[in-house]
Amino acid sequence: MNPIYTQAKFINSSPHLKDTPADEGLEVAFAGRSNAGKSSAINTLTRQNALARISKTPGRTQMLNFFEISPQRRFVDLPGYGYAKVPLAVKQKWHELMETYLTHRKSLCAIILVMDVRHPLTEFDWQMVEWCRHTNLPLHILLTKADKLTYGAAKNTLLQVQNELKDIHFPLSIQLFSSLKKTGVDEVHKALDHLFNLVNQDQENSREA
Ligand SMILES: Nc1nc2c(ncn2[C@@H]2O[C@H](COP(=O)(O)OP(=O)(O)OP(=O)(O)O)[C@@H](O)[C@H]2O)c(=O)[nH]1
Ligand SMILES: [Mg+2]
Repeated sequence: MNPIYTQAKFINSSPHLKDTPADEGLEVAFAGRSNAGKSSAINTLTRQNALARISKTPGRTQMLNFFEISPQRRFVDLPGYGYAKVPLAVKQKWHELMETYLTHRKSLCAIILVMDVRHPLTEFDWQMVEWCRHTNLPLHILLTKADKLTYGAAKNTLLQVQNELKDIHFPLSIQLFSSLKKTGVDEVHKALDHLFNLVNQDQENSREA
C-alpha cells in the first residue's frame, strides 16, 4: 500500500466554493447517496477512525469537506444526495453546490461513486455516471456495505452493475467494498494510485527499496 493515504489530514469544510483549498493539483471526490458510506470509506482508506464524520442520521454531510493526502493531492467528501426527508430548500442548495463544484473545479480528476451494494444505481447515481461520461471524468464505483450480503449475493450485484454499465465507454471501474470488514481496500488504493498519477513514483520507490 502507498503510505501516503494514512497521512491524510483534514483541511476544511465549506458550504460553497469560496474558502476552499486552492484549485491546484489533483482532487478525487467521493460522491453518492446520503448514508451510502462515503465518509466511512474515506476513514477506512486512510486508516483513521474519525477523519471524516460518520453519522447514523442521513444527510449529515452538507458541506464540501477537504482532506490533504499529500501536497497537491486531496480527497473531497461531497454532501450525500437523495435523502427524502431533507427540506426542498436544502435539496436545491445541494444541487447548486454540486453543479458549481463539478463544473468549475479544475483540479477534480476523478469521482469515487459510493453506492450501497443493496441499492445500486439510483437515479442520482445514473446522473453522476452520465456526468462523468459526458465530461470524460474517470469514475471508480464502490459497492459498499458488502458485509451486509453473502459473498455470492454481493458478487452477483457486482456482475449486474458491471453488466448495466458495460456499454459505457470511458475510464470506469467497479468493485465491492466494506468499511466494516475493511475489504476491497487494496483495490481502491491501486485505483487511487492511478488516478493520482502515483504509479510511476511507486515504482521508483520499490526500485529504491
Ligand atoms: N455494515 C456496514 N455499515 C457501514 C459501512 N459503511 C458505512 N456504514 C454505516 O452507514 C452509516 C452511514 O455512513 P456514512 O459514512 O456516514 O455515510 P455517508 O455516505 O457519508 O452519509 P452522508 O454524510 O449522510 O451523505 C453509518 O451508520 C455507518 O456506520 C459498511 O461498509 N458496512
Ligand atoms: Mg458523510
